[in-house]
Amino acid sequence: MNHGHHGNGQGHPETFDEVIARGFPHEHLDALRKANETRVRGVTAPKWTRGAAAAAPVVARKDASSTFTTVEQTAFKNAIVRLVEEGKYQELVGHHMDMSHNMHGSMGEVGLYRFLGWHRRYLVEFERELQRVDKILRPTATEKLGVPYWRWQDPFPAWLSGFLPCPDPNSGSSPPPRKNASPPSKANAADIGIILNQFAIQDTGLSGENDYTKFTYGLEGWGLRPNGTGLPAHNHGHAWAGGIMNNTSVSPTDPVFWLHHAEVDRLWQIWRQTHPAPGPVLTGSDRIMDPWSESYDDLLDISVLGYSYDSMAI
Ligand SMILES: [Cu+2]
Repeated sequence: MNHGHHGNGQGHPETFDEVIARGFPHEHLDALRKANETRVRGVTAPKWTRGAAAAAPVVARKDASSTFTTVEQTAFKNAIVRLVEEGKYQELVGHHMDMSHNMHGSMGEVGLYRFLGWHRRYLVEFERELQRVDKILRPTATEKLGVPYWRWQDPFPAWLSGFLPCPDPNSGSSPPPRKNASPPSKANAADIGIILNQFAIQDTGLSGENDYTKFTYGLEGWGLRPNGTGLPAHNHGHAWAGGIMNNTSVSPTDPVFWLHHAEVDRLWQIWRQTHPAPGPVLTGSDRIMDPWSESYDDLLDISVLGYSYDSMAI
C-alpha cells in the first residue's frame, strides 16, 4: 500500500497532531491533484436497493452520554468484539487505510469535498454490520442498534474507557492507550456554534468556494475562530482522544471513531436543515464515494440510509 507521497515533499501526515500543525495544504494543491489523478480507483460495490432500505424501520442514533442506554452500551461493545472475531472489523478499518478513496482535506481539494459524504457512507457500512451481529447476539431485541454520537463538548463516553478490542493493523498488537486530554483542545459549545452558525467567516482561499466549502472546512478542522485562533473540530477530536485515534490511517481501530464521526455527520445534518444547497464542487468519479457506488447525491436523505438522530439540538 502506498501511504507515501503526494509529491508535496513531506508525505501524508501520519497523525492528526501533524495535520493540525500543517494546516490545510494550500501550497501543495497542484501536486496533490496530480497525485490523486494517478491513483486507480477499485471496483465499486453495487448500490443497495432503495426499496428494501425504505421498508426497514429507521434507527434513531442516540447520544452516547445520555440517551444511549446501558443495555445498548453493552450490546454495542459485544457486537464490536464479535466483528473483530469475524475479521469484519479489520476489513472496515481497511477502507480507511486505503488512501485512494481521497476522503480528507489533507489529501487536497477533492478530499475536502468528499470528507462528509464518504464518512457518512462509511458509518452506514459499519452500522449495518453492527446490526447484523447484534441480531445474532440479541435475537429477541426489539429495537435495532444505531451508532451513538459523541457530542464534543461532553466528556469522553466513560463506558468506552479501556475498550480497544481490535489490534493495531500495523503492529498486530494492542493499540496504545488513549490520551483523552489537551492539547489540542477539543471543541467546546462556543466552537460548535461557530462551526454551524459562523461558517461564513471561514476563508478557504479555494477557487470553487461556496457555503458548503466554508462549512466543511470548519467542521473537518481547518477553520478559525473569529479571534483568529484555530477552531477545534473533527481533526482536533482525533488528536485529543490520542492513541490510535490520532493516526490518520488506522484511527477506526478505536471504536470511539464511529461515535466521533456520528457527531460530524449529525452536525452536517443540523446545518443542512437550514442550508440544503449548495453541495460540494465534485464531478465524475470524484462524486462517487468509492469503494461504494453511491454518489454524494444518493447520501443526502438519511432516512433512505436507515437512520435519524434522536436530537438535532447543538
Ligand atoms: Cu475522522
